[in-house]
Amino acid sequence: MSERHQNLAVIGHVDHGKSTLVGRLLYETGSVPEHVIEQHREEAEEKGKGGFEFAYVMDNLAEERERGVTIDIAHQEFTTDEYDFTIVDCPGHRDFVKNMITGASQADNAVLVVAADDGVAPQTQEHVFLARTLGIDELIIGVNKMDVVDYKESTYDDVVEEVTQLLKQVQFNTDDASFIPISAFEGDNIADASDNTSWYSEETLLEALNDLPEPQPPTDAPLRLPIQDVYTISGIGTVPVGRIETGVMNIGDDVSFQPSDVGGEVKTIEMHHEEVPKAEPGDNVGFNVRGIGKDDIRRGDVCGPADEPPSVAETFQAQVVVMQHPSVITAGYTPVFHAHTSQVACTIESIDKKMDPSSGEVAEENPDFIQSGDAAVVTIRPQKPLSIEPSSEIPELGSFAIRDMGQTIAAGKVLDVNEK
Ligand SMILES: Nc1nc2c(ncn2[C@@H]2O[C@H](COP(=O)(O)OP(=O)(O)OP(=O)(O)O)[C@@H](O)[C@H]2O)c(=O)[nH]1
Ligand SMILES: [Mg+2]
Repeated sequence: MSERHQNLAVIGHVDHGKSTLVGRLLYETGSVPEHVIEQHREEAEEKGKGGFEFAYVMDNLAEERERGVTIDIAHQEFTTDEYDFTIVDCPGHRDFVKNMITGASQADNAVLVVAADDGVAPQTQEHVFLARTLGIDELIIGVNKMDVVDYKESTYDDVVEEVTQLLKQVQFNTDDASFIPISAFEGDNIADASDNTSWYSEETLLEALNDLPEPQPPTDAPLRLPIQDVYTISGIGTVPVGRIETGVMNIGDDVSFQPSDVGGEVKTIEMHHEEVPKAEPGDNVGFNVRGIGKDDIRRGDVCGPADEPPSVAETFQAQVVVMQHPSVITAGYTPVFHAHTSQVACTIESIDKKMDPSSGEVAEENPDFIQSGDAAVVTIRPQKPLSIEPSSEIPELGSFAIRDMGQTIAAGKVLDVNEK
């Protein structure tokens, strides 16, 4: 085990090869043995899904295997000399962007997969925008399926140019992006430099992953653990699971779940199927709290110390950037907000200021509406209790995405919370 940890999201348009790439990385790093890939190959062929053997490492649900698409996010671990990686494979299909948001909000850095034969596609754009707004620092761009385009350098250059334009559009620092021509399926430039791309002499994907900057130490904020699921496990009882965003959880701590507003003493903490006395930021844990039953808490609750409980917003003020909206956004608009693992309908109560996105200065006070491309400060009223924090205090719990009509409309950061 390495001492250092990276949470990595794999994002990109449907079918561009994200799951295949994760399966390939696990195979190349020895986390998945060859005979398992062989079993998957047989199953995939039986289902008429030949070629999905690496994707099946990640796509475990029966429906995912039948349809050949990822539906929910899946986590896997692998280790290199530099890092212990927890890799989150996100779905690319437009119907499952809400699951991608959860995945991206758990990651430090991301690999964007873009198929060389397709280039920038709608969810390439949507995922890059969300990654940027949800606080992903660095992007590695795998230009995948190079085998399909005969490893042509000119095709690679075209895709690099197209993605670079997109990164600039969403104001991603392109110095923090590195591009690699790969074939997840054939294994080119994943662990070893490929003979098929003699025109490319830079890093392989694994080298680029090892060279990622170490994630910034988390803020000294109190414990915040958004609940992703709640299980009942025989012999233990109710086990909420999630990733610790900030702070530390110890056995014996008194904790509170908000907005469900229940709490108790932490009895057990489990990580990678082992009991541990404490867990830290970045750790994916399952735990048990005295007196808490399955119906007392739910996905979207945040667990924190009883004496510094997670904030529950009556209203909050936020800075938002509108990505796409068919018409205009006015006060009274009530789309679904996705923050950490929570999804709650919220009303935009007032549009307080329109900002100039390039200078960050106020362009207009109390505008009547905002539209695609605008940045604004707005006041928001959740229609159901929502736990959220000011981005300046706990950035990990201070960002959100706004979705409506099956697409991401906007994303933003919380400036101020008026607590209930
Ligand atoms: N030729 C070739 N095919 C690939 C490559 N990578 C993936 N594929 C194929 O592309 C198809 C989709 O691969 P997936 O890995 O499921 O794609 P995905 O991005 O995870 O798709 P979603 O999770 O549904 O968004 C499968 O048939 C793969 O075999 C590649 O490098 N070369
Ligand atoms: Mg997939």
